[in-house]
This record gives sequence, C-alpha cells and structure tokens, in this order.
Amino acid sequence: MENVRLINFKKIGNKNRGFLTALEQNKNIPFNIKRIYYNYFTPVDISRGFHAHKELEQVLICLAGSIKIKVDDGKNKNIYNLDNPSEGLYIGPMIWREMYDYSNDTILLVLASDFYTEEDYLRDYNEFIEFGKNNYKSDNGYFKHDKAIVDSKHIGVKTRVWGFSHILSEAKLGKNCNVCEHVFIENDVIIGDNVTIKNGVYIWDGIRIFDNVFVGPNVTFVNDNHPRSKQYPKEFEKTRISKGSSLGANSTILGGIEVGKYATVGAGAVVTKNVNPYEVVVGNPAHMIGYNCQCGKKLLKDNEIFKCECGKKFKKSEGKLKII
Ligand code: T46
Repeated sequence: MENVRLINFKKIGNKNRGFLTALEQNKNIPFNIKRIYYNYFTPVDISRGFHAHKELEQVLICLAGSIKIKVDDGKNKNIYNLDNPSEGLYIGPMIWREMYDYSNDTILLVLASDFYTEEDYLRDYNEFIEFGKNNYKSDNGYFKHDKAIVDSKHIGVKTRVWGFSHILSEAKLGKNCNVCEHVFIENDVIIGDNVTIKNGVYIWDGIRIFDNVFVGPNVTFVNDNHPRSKQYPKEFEKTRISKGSSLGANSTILGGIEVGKYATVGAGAVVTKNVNPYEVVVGNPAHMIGYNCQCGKKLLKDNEIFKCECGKKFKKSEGKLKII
C-alpha cells in the first residue's frame, strides 16, 4: 500500500547496556516534526482512531507494550503489529486507521508533520472515501500527469507533477508543490512544501530546497564544481535554497551554495558564493544590488532601518538583515 510503510530505526547499544534510538526530522523521519503526542493507559478492550487525515503525515512508534494498527487507503487494507521501539509506522495522508489490541502497558508515541487541527480529520468512513474521490487523482493524494514518471513514494499531498517529468525513487517532495513539465529530480533531493519548480529544471543529488521556494524556468543546479567524466566525487556538494527565496529564470547555482531565506537571484545570474537572507543578487558572477522583503518588494533604507511598503521592517545584525 502506498503511503504506509514500516521504518526501521538504527538501534545503538547492546543487550548489556541497553539501546538508544535517535529520531531526526527529514532524515529517518520523512518530514518536519511539528508536533509530538503519545497515548497511554488505554484500556485493553478499547479501539481508537477511526479516522483519516487529509494532509497530515505521522510516524507511530510503540515505545512500550504492543498495539495493532489497521490501515485502509479506501481500496486495500493492511494490519501492522507494533511492539518494537526501534520501528515506526509511517502513515501518510488519506489513510483510514484503527488502533486496537492494546496491551495493558502500551505507550504509543506519534510524531506529526503539523499542529493539531480538527479540520484535517475525516472521521466518517464514507466521507473519507468521497473526499478521496473528489480531491485526488492518484492513490496517495498527489496529482501525477499520465506522462510523468514518479518512482518516489514520498510525494506530499496536493503536489502536482506534470508531463515529461521524472522523479527518482528516493527523492522527497513536500505538499502542494508544482513540478512543471520537463523536470528531472534525482535521488538525494529533499524539497519542502509549496515549492514551484518551473519547466526544464534538473535537480541533482545533494540539493535541498525549502518551503515556498520559486525555481524559475531552466534554472541550472551544479553538484560537482570540478566535474570530470567518469570520475565521481566521494560526496556531491550540498546546496541549500532556503525558505521563501526565488531563483530567476536561467540562473545557475554552483554546488555547495546556500541561498538565504527570502533572497532573490536575478534571471541569468551565476551564483558562485553564498547569498545572505533577503539579498537580491544579479550578474555573472552574481553580486548584491539590494534587499527585498518576504513579499518580494524592494526594501528602502531609512537610516538604519530597511522598510517595505507592506509594512515589514528589517535591521542589519552581524552583516545580515533580520526582521524587527
Ligand atoms: C492519529 C492517532 C494515531 C488534541 O487536542 N491534540 C492533539 O494533538 C491530538 C492528537 C488530539 N487532540 C484531541 C482531539 C480529541 O478531542 O484529543 C482528543 C482525542 O483525540 P482522538 O480521538 O483523535 O485520538 P485517537 O487516539 O483516536 O487518534 C490519535 C490522533 O488524533 C490521530 O491523529 O492518527 O492518534
């Protein structure tokens, strides 16, 4: 079943000393963790759940005791028995779940990708089925054009992948992204929520793109700054395109670069060094020509304060612009 899978966590330690398991967001937990909750002291004859989530992703870990979890995507059903704290059950959006057969000492820990809101719940089974039919064209909550190839199972709900694009199996994309035509996404790639990737962009291993980033048409990423045919680096350069930033059409981002949050890279710029938050850079090599706001408008300097017509104000601290 797509959108549900067991994750085996690394166990550090041994029987003599005991074990330790570490959970890290966007590493062994495939999303940003915004909420953690747990249930405990559930009477053994009680069943819980009986709902699905429209968008929420969760990982369930049985820290003590045991529990059974029935999952149902509207077509297929499966039952998981959780009794091992080094294993987690990932449940993506649009999966009906029922928890039962609690032992008298069960502690169920849940890591969730978003804050609690009752609006995300579908608590009526028929409503869950109808919601799925009306809102999603593919089984696991995202839209895939018939002519796209999506090998990855880690695609967020409401993301759209258009024709002639190819996403390899280990790539992770958040929710509500728009992947336009002719985009190629390699394996070691993590893309956040609400990201727009315009046509003709190739995103190679090592590239991280955070929430709300705009990647213009034909933006070129580099992950090896000293390429030689058939010679592979031990590790590809890690490039970070921070939240809210925009990369103009046809710009080139060299490997290992960090583009700061809400920065703008002008069309055709060649970025050879890091770009600070809110900076606007243009040219080849790219150089800074000013600052822009989170909304994209130019910031005007008034003594030591940088002001936007939208009302936001910023100040420099340690060479970087910060909101005040
Ligand atoms: C899920 C399974 C595994 C909150 O106020 N905040 C919270 O973060 C949560 C999770 C719940 N609540 C309230 C909502 C209800 O009034 O706590 C009450 C009990 O929640 P619920 O009946 O949904 O609990 P379970 O155990 O049936 O389901 C919970 C989660 O709600 C659900 O997301 O996947 O655990």
